[in-house]
Amino acid sequence: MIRNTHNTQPALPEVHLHDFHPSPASLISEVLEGLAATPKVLPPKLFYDHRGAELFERICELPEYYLTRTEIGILESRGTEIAAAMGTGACMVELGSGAGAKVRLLFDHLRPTMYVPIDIARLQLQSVARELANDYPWIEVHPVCADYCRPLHLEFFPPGARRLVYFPGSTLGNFEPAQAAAFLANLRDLAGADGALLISIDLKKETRRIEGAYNDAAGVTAEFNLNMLARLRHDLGAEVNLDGFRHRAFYNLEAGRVEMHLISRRPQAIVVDDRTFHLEEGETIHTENSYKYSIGEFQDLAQRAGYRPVRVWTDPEELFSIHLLKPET
Ligand code: AVJ
Repeated sequence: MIRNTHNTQPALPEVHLHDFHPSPASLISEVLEGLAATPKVLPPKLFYDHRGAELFERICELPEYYLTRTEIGILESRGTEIAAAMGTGACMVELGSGAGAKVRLLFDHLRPTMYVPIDIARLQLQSVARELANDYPWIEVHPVCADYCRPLHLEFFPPGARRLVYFPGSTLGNFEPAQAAAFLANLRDLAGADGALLISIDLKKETRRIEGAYNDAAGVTAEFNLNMLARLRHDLGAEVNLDGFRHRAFYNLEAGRVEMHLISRRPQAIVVDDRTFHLEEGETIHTENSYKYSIGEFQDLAQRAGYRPVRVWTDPEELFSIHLLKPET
């Protein structure tokens, strides 16, 4: 008899995934709209197919990308304090849960009864949810695959349960400031009058440091940016030449944001859904904005969105910040 001595890992628990991933048709219509605009633009959510989610995990490990490392450092040193200020035993919703490393640093202190990770990268979400359900059997895990910019149907919260919303990574920076305020106001409704929002914001700092984080020496960010075009080809049937584009990222000091672009190396065309879009040499497709705030600027924005800033935690260099906001009553 041959015994399978390798298969000693216990199977991970099955976790039901609530799937609201946008359909290819709706992604195509957003792409058509963006490529018809002047200048051309594509939405950053298109970064996160399976390959894009993997590349983003590699970005988080880069020496130049200070954001993730600094955020995790704050959670490690201030986790107890953060959890005490948030209140324990609630239902926790996380927007853009990604690889799920950050919540692990909060769970033991925060003791949530339910955890609802929301992410657009379905495969990563599914496996992360199963690992978390395995490692934290006392938490009810409800993964939701969705574009969280659209209305969410989260019908599994126990009535009357307190809700904590966690928006890590400084991903709010992808929104224009006016949209950011409107989005924060929606999150206030999701959290409810007795809930809270824990949100991470990358801080303004010297241009060189910011630009380095989006122009890494290993070229991973360039690959991440170009992967959006690969994704158009594989998932949306577009005709596009990857080697016809190069990565460009810079800090726009006046606007207070990093801009990422794909620059056309030569005159060429992209075909999507039988529509042809011409690009001149040097023409750009704007793929991402990443706004940076000062602590005061962000607190003003939060107040305009109907919150009371309760606490803010930063690292010793003040590179990055984590804010606890509660609905203004
Ligand atoms: C996930 C939106 C916070 O803007 O820093 C990383 C994405 N883009 N490198 C960021 C990103 C290029 C990231 N966010």
